[in-house]
Amino acid sequence: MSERVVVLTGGVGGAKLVEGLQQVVPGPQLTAIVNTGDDFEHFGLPISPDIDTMLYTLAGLANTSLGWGREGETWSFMAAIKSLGGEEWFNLGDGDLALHVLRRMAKDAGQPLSAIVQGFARNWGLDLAILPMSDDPVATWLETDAGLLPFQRYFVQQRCEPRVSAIRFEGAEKASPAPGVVEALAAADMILLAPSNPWLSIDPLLSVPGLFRALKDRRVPLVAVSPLVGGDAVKGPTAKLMGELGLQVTNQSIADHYGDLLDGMVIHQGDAAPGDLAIGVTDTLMKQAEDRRRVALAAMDLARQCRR
Ligand code: FO1
Repeated sequence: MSERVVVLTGGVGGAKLVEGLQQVVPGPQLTAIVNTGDDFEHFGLPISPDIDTMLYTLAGLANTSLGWGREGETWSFMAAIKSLGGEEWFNLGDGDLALHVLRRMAKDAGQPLSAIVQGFARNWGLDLAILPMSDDPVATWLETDAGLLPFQRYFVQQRCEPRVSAIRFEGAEKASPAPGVVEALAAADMILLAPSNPWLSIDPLLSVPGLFRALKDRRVPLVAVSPLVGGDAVKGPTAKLMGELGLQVTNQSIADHYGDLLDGMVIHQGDAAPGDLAIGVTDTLMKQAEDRRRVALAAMDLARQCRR
């Protein structure tokens, strides 16, 4: 029986690692626990960006140039919104709307997000478990020199330009892990942190008390894949954010951030290794399927080496 792998993940970078894991781990042995701190309502519709990026990526529907939404998307809805003077800063594609409308109807019918996502995954033929970190609302807010901003206002409307001084997760202390999250972590043979932004995409997961406790109580290795390549982030505001938080843009800063949670870290070849951790080295750029497989195998190999 192959090993049970659980991966904690945000959006794009995490989805690539999960795609790599899917190539080597049978679906029923693979669980992705996904950040929902980016979630918000727009036009009265519930948007779950990291969940949707995971669904699109694994279903082969992702718009890889945009980094979000659907390949071949059309924008008639947004053109009509614009003609009517509606908000334009956050774009909902015509196909993408299907997820948000169905999520709205299911939520209004009392379905928790975890059940809704499971339905979407099954309809798109995905056999791994995709779990939101919580079915309770947890919202990422950023204290910036442009004021206190909810995540999407910072990330999309302000294009990550404001300087960040602090990040908080509204609702986290009252949030419970979604059904299946603690069970998956308890049954795992290894736990991986995807190369997502530690502060914006992984920290929301760690802010859910029951989830963090399950990680602390684990009996198996926990290994992170560094989001840095050559002292910068592959995508998104990680390096800029680290600078604003007064941190060097290094794997050591990433390791320090996770503290004693980690047993090991996979780093990009040529980058400096953090101290006091087991280290895996590979080319962590995941452009093609074989890249994703390589990084997935490197993370799993390192986790096996970390077995006590
Ligand atoms: N990102 C943008 O930069 N502009 C957008 O208009 C936009 C719309 C959007 C709609 C649905 C969705 O699931 C994601 C969307 N994103 C957009 C990306 C989103 O802000 C990011 O995926 C995450 O929140 C950060 O990982």
